Order: sequence, then C-alpha cells, then structure tokens
Amino acid sequence: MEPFLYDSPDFQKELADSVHLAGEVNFLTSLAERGMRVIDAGAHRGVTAVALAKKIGNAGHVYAFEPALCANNLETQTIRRNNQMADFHETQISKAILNAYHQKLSDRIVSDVLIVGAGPAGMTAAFYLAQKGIKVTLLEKRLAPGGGIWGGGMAMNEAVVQDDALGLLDEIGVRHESGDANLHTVDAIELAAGLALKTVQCGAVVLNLITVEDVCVRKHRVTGVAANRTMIAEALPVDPITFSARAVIDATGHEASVVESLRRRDLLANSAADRRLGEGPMDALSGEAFVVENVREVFPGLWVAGMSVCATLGGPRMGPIFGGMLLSGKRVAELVCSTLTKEN
Ligand code: 48F
Repeated sequence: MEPFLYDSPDFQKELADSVHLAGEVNFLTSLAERGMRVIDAGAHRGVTAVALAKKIGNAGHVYAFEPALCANNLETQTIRRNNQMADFHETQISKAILNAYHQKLSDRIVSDVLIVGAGPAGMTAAFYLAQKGIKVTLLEKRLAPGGGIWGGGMAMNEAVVQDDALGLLDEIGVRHESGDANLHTVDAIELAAGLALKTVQCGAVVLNLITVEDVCVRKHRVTGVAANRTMIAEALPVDPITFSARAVIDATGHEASVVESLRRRDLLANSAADRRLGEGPMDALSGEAFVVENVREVFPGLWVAGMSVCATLGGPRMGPIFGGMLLSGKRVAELVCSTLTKEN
C-alpha cells in the first residue's frame, strides 16, 4: 500500500471505483461538522481519517488509531502529505506574520552593528559582517533593499563595475560580462536581488519601511538610532523607537542622514566631517577611489560607507559605477570588525 493524496485525481478515481469505501466516506462525512472531535478507531490507511479531517477543518480534531503499524509508517506519511492540503483560516495568516515579525523585531532592538540604508554599500557591509558571526541589522526606509542599483544609469538597468570588484561579485554569485577598459556590466536586478539574498542568508536582518529619524548619543558616543515607520516619519506626531548597537554605519547614500543629524547640532565641530553636506562634481575615477579610501569613523561609534563618504567628506560623485560602493561596504566591514574585536 502507498500513501495517498486525497484530492489527487488518482485517489479520487480509486475512491469512486470502490463502492464500499466511497459509501463509508460519504456516510461518515455527512455526519461530521466543522470543529468536531472524532475518534477513528482502526484507521487502516487513513482514508476516513483524512476525509473527516478535511470536513472538520483546523478548528476540530481527528484522533486516528491503527494498531497494525505498516512497515513504512503509512498513516504518518499519508497524514503528512494530506496536511499540506489542509485548510486554514485568515486569522492564522495574520497571527503567523505578527508572531514572526514580533520575534524578529524584538531580537533586533539590540545588535552588534546597525547599518542605516540597504543600498549596495550597506548590504555589502552587512554581508561581510554577518559572515563573521556579527549580529548585524539593516534599517531601510524604502520597500525594497537595493538603493540606487535597480535603475542602473538613467533607468537602463545595467550596472557597471571595475576589475577590483569582480572577486566580490563572484563571492555573492552574481554574473558579469566583460567590456572595455577593465569595466564589466552586471544585470542590475541580479545584483540587487543577489546581494539582498546573500546578505539575509548570511544572517543579517533587513527591516524595511523603517526610516531612521535621529541618532542616539551618550557620553559623546553614538549608541544607536531613533527610527519610525516610513509612512509615519515626518507625517504624523508619533514618536520613534530606538535601536542600539556598538557601531552604527551610515550607508544612506547622498543623504548621509545619520551624519547630518550630528552635524546640524554642531556635534562634528573640528572634525573632517565638519562641513556642509554634499559631494563634488562628477569624476568617476577619483570618486571610486575616494569612497573606499575615506571610509572611517566620523564620530565615536558612527562610521560612513558608500556615497555617504563622499557626501560627508566632499569627495567627487561617480555616477552609475558600483564597484566603489561594494568595496566601500567591504572596507567598512573590515574596519568595524577589527574595532569590535579589539574592544572585546
Ligand atoms: O543610495 P544608495 O544606493 O547608497 P550607496 O549604497 O550607493 C550609492 C549608489 O546607489 C549610487 C551611486 C553609485 O555610484 O552614486 O547613488 O552609497 O542606498 C542608500 C539607501 O539608504 C536608504 C535609501 O532608501 C537607500 O536604499 N536610506 C536613506 N536614508 C535613510 C535610509 C534613512 N534615514 N533611514 C533608512 N534608510
């Protein structure tokens, strides 16, 4: 005897062909009602147990007993197969989301590293930090992680990377095509989606639709951020909640919004970041070098990576070339990791 799938055409034919079995099922299911408790003593292959379970639904129970255990645990296999088809209530979907999200959010109120912005720099940093077993959480204000990757250049969804970043693409399993002058093209969708997938699979958690509104500072050190639902931030008089970490990375791109919340309060006075926010004019070659070489801790506990390096320190903009963003994310991960290790 084989386990069966009750709703499959094969089993329904078998049922229709057996006058005795079909009659038994029809009779018993005509007595059953949603939410009932039923004992099936002598369940055999489990046909009546499954038929009754379908009628009764998740609100009830069928207790099926079969003393003659078949060699390959037939009843268990049958019930498992048919459970995949079991019905469910809408409220169970809601509860599943609430419970899983509550657990995820609650676990991420305190992290080792908080990354603000899930663009190419932020996600690459998260990928390398998470690989080292560091508890890293990304807060992203938009629906989808990926930042400026999706649109390539002028909404042509191809991204360009230079030789130096190919190893990194290979590590995350993103394909690339060789072009001229040591430049390579990458499908922007594959880059954004591939980076997001690897980042999450390595253990980093992305919380999307969360906008960082402010920074937490204690004893002249950044200790976390204040964040709100994007739909609420700056739209309604609702307070944010806080997330804390030993290191915060501003990977918010051109906005450098975490740095800005310190600068507008003059907390960056006398540092290299003590300047009006904004990058210089386009110079792709210099910009790509600047964004990697100038990754740094701009204030105790606060690091910059990606385009926010150029916006904070005045480096040139570079347009739709993404190698520097990825390498900048990798660099900040190395520096933050070595700082956290020293502090331990
Ligand atoms: O802008 P974005 O892609 O920054 P990046 O990683 O890469 C820059 C390139 O995309 C491109 C470029 C290439 O040469 O110049 O611009 O440095 O990703 C930044 C992410 O941060 C999010 C934003 O939605 C985006 O996904 N972000 C910005 N401000 C906040 C934020 C905030 N206050 N809270 C949460 N997320």
